[in-house]
Amino acid sequence: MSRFINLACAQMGPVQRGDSRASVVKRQVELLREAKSRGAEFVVFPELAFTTFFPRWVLNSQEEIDSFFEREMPGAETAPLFEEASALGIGFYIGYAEIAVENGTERHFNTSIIVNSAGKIVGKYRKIHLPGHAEPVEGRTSQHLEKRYFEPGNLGFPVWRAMDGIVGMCICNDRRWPETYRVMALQGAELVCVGYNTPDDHTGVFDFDQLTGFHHQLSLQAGAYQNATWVAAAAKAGCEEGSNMIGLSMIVAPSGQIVAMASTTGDELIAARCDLDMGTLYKKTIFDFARHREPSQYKLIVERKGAILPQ
Ligand code: CDV
Repeated sequence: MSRFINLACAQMGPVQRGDSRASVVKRQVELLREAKSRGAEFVVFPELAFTTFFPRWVLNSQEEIDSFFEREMPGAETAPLFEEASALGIGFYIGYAEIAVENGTERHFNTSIIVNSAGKIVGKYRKIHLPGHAEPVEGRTSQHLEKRYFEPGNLGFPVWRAMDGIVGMCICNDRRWPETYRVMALQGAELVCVGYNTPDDHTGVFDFDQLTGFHHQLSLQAGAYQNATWVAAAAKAGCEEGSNMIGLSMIVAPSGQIVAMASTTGDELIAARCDLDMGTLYKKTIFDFARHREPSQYKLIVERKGAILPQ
């Protein structure tokens, strides 16, 4: 049996601080139109796709910080993306900085949503693995301050029935953690969407940083194969406010094979015809969870946060 979906990743080139949301949405609309002309039914956009990647800076004014966040989705400036997608009949995933009011308190999350082909939000995820620090690290030329601006997500890793399949989401750093994919795979995920902003100097140690592209690919390919799922990952790439961010947006099959990959660090659409049933072979053989997993032996995974060494 086959269940094909025409899938696209809309990699975005840099968004500078002075770029208006209207100009960014215009670029996204162009990418949607290209996706339509190439037959795509669903498009994956990057993490924090409407603004520059502001966690690279130490910001102290709450008003300035909040200017990078959305209080409504869609809001007045982001609505044209939803309108165009629905006019074209295309669903999408997109990441943004969210201010949510919960029990009368404002909370800040790094969020992504799934929007169906009628322009309706059908799923929301809030980034769980927040990399970097809350305070700037002395001596570093570049900072990564997601822990300063966001709280860890509080929605878990749900999946949704969408596009005739079972779809989950994660955001950027989440893609490096095996738990991310496994929790979704245990709910039958057939497609995991990922948006990311990955600077090529994020540790400041050259031996590590020079492998940034490799580690990105390794994580996506391993996540896809070990969980028998498609993975579609879209970058915000290129030189953004002096920070070089990797491209390498890609679509990975449940076999772990890369079936499409971006070759630039600018706005670029990649697409592939993906059989959502392809993972079934793996789910019935090597990764038949119900037959082969031994959860009683994995307790430490949920009980222990950091490693404790033997005596
Ligand atoms: N936006 C991110 O989560 N970026 C991280 C970098 C800082 C390591 C990533 O995992 O790609």
